Amino acid sequence: DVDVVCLGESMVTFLPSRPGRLADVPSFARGIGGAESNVACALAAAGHTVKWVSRVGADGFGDHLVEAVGAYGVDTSGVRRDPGRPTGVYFRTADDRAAGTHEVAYYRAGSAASAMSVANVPVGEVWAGRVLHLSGITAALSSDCLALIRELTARRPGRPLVSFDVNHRSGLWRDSAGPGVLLELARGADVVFVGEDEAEEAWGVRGALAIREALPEPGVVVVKGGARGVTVFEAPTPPLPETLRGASSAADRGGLVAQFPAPLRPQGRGELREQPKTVRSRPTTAGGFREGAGRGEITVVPAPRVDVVASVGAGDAFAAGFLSATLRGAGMRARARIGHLFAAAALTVPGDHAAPPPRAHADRLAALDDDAWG
Ligand code: KDG
Repeated sequence: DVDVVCLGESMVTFLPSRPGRLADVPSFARGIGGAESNVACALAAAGHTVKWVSRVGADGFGDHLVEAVGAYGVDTSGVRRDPGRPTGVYFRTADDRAAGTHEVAYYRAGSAASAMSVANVPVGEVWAGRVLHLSGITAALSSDCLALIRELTARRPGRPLVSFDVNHRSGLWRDSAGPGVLLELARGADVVFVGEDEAEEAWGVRGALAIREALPEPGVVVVKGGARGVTVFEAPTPPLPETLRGASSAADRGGLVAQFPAPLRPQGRGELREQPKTVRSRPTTAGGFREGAGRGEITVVPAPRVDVVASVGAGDAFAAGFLSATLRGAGMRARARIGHLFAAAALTVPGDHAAPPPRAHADRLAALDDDAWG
């Protein structure tokens, strides 16, 4: 049994030797990327048991990915090799600080991972952890991948806690369904991470409250506002799978509840473990959630100030920190703060990966008073 299973495409990344346009950068350094394996590596580095499920080519880049992700302590036995398709790679430029942009050139169409499907990815293996982490990137890779993510986000009894990072990548949706489908997929998850910018670009939904209204089902929705920090919406009880609606007690909910660590178990109204000072308002006053999401709580957690080297991987690091703290039973404010601390580490290196802060240090910072944190 593992804490977390992460499923998604990983690529060998080529990081620029100097700033400038892709057209002008003369050389690149090899690294590894891929949103879900980034989360897996950070969680493993933070001491969790993690499995990465994917497909890579039977080529040298595939070897490198399996070895490099494995070197973080991630179980790579769920990665299948495809002799008929290549491993994806991508090149990027350094962040343009003034514009806040960078260029990305993907070479991943027809990759081994884009052929992941319900037929070749064993769902039992994917559901074997306490948490399953997915992202919207996979849904954009092919219609088979989209069907796989649909299957994995379908609410059903006994599934693990499903974490979904929307990760809208506009360059990936050329011939396929379009990013509107990400909203439907996110609704099937239990924990959703979404940036305000991507919600607006992908769905035309603006602002944290409107995002929560568009996503009433997930027990936790983390809306990321960049340097401003995050707004976390939390239902007082985790939503039940469709098939279990109407179950009369927690015990009737069977496997779903049994697989959750203690703090994820349903809590009665007003019984949230932590009432952070940062709780500002109740969503019911701002436009009523659908039945099942309950009254809910809102926690606003500012991000610490950091000198950003590159933004790549920061969202993945945030998700890893948040999930790590969730698995350890932390309250909502601490989950978000630990997410921020993991993200801060990733923001201060040029590549996707940074060593997460030591647990004792992160816990101490997460427990600071609001004044000392902000
Ligand atoms: O979150 C970082 C990822 O964007 C990067 O590693 C590449 O997975 C990637 C993608 O599809 O953009």
